[in-house]
Amino acid sequence: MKNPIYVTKPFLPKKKTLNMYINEIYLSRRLTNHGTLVRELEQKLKEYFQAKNVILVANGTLALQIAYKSMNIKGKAITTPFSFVATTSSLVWEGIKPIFADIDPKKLTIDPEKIRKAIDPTVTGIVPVHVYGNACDIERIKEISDEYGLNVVYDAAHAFGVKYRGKNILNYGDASIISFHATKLFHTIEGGAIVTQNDDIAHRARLMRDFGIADIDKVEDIGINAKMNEFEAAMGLSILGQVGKIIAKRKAVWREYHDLLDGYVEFPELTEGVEWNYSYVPILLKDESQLLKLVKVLEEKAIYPRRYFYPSLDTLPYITERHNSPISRNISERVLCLPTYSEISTEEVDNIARTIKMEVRS
Ligand code: T4K
Repeated sequence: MKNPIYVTKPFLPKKKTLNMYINEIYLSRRLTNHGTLVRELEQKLKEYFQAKNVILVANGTLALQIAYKSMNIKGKAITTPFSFVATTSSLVWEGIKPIFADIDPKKLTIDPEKIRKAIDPTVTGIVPVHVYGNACDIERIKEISDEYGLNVVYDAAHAFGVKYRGKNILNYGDASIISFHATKLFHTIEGGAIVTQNDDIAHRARLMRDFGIADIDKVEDIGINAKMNEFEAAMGLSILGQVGKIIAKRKAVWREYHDLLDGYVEFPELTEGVEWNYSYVPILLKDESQLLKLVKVLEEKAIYPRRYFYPSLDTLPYITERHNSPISRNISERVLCLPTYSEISTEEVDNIARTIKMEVRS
């Protein structure tokens, strides 16, 4: 059988670079609990994001949970039904009821007017997602959150390196979270961060990631164990310098797919003012039956795209109240993410695109 082509392949740095950091760990025996490498990565990311506070954590899901807690989001929060399951499950896990506001059919981000309609006195927060790294309608979300006094946590899990109106996208909202999972364009194997301009939120989040411990023998707040370890930070430090190249490659891959498939399938629209990272290649098929047929044909060739994001989160089994999110449901049924990563070749992309063309034509 041919080498399988998955939706992504984690980027691995040169062993020599990684070993330099691993050697430091062997010398210091500092494995975790805010070691030198975690602190170095935190500092470097602060510069990269041009952010006031970056709090590294063990994964993006914990980043969301800590962000909600650090700003006292409780009761209900308005969120998008079109995302990875962690956006919703993190709310439910924290005892917050998700209220779904449907998405824009072209940009696939949450529709601000639907947010406005969903507000009631028990809503305390908004959790929009810059899905695939595409920016939400940040200005209108700010207007609404200011008007109703709601906290905004942007789930920017996919948005490494994205800029909006010239500024790193993580600097909007009360806080943003990002994921550094192995499948992301920048990764620390497992990992994530909370990014905020607000020092009080940052202070609470820092405590919360470490059991609420402020100092030896001093527990100041409720907390959890959400610390990143030194090996994870070593991976991040080894990859950070490569991010420019990684994004350039993904851009070239996206362009190749786009040039070959434009007119055959639909591509989501980018929000005005976004400098994108091309982290995913989502395409929209005509309907679910066309998508399922295409997936079968691709899988026969050992090509494994992914249904990011299916199902629409308002249909999850633990969501008991039914919501009206017809756009998200329709998009979830017919969206497919195509393989993209640093080592994918032009020939492989060409072969995938040709297979798709043949299938959607027939
Ligand atoms: N918010 C949003 C909007 C998110 O998308 C995510 C995560 C989160 C929050 C939560 O962040 P984290 O807690 O995860 O940091 C993947 C990732 O696990 C997940 O991080 C990501 N979003 C989501 C969109 O995708 P799966 O279940 O699709 O991954 P998996 O294991 O099927 O991997 C996909 C393909 O990648 C595999 O078919 C093969 C390849 N692969 C994967 C891994 C892990 C490798 O070649 N090597 C590997 O080590 O969730």
